[in-house]
Amino acid sequence: MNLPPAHSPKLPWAATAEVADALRAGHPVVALESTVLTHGMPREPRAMSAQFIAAHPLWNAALPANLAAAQAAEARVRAAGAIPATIALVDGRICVGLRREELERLCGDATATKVSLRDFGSAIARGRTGGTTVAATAAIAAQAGISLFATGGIGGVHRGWIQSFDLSADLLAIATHPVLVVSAGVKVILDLPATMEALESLGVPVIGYRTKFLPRFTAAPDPAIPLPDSVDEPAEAARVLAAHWSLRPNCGALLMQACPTEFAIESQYLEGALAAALAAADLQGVRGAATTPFLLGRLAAAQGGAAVLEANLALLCANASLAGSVAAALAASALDRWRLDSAQ
Ligand code: PSU
Ligand code: MN
Repeated sequence: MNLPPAHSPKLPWAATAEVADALRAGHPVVALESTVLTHGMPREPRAMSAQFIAAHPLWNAALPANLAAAQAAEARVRAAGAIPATIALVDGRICVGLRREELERLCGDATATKVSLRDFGSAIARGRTGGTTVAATAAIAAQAGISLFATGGIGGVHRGWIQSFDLSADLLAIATHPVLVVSAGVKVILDLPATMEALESLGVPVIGYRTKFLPRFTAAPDPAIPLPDSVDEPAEAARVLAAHWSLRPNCGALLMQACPTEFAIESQYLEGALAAALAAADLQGVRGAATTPFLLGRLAAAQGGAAVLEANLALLCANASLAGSVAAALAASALDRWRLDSAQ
């Protein structure tokens, strides 16, 4: 007789001792996404502008840019009073928090894959090393009991979606996991109004942090796209979130802030570079999971690409800080106390 395949309902993840201790103690923890490291930033050191160094005094320019970014984001989370947990796959193991050697390996591995929700089984069974997307990070964070995570920009509905049906797995994943994703909005390469419609359809709250308009990743917020709500302080964000989760405990939410103004890229410049990148993608038949890294890579390689990288780094650091502050506020909130009580 054939038995149904034995399966575990849980993803086989393991946390570092520091993260496990923090979770057990109810200390605020912020997960960090890792596809941005493996597929969104250079694997070698880059000289940064004086303006960037002045705003990021701890930036380690001797390190590969992606490794320096990972360390900078983790440092920002700590400075805000939370424990960082960078999530990634290393040799097929799902890691919640990476030790220094693991982070170095991940950031230095040119064969690291982009791991989205559909890729877990393959990546685990084949012992792969890879960066987890927002969608995959949300799934792991939820299982680990981490309610906050920071990224650069979320995936969404791609331009030309009517033909390609290219809708990022990020959207449904955020709608079905109890995590607050802190970002600089929706990646500027996407169809922004369509992405907002999709989020509304999925019932995902989109909250601006000190902005009333949709942040566009490396570009300033779009004055044509108002957000349904905005907050001015981390504690206010935590209150909105607590109320949301009291009614919809399994649905995630989005908190978005603008790219720091001094590093934001002129949207007209980005649209020009993007038009060329989209044409190149079409010509080369780039599709599916390769699309987002290809388009972002083209923007970063275009003239003025150094500024695009700095914008990406600046917003990642700012998001890590904000996520840390909201995690701290949330840990102090009544809902968390209630959750703790009811779990005992
Ligand atoms: N940042 C980058 N490059 C990327 C991503 C972020 O600079 O590739 C990833 C994020 O992890 C995001 C994912 O979740 O792109 C979305 O990809 P897709 O559109 O294929 O769903
Ligand atoms: Mn896609």
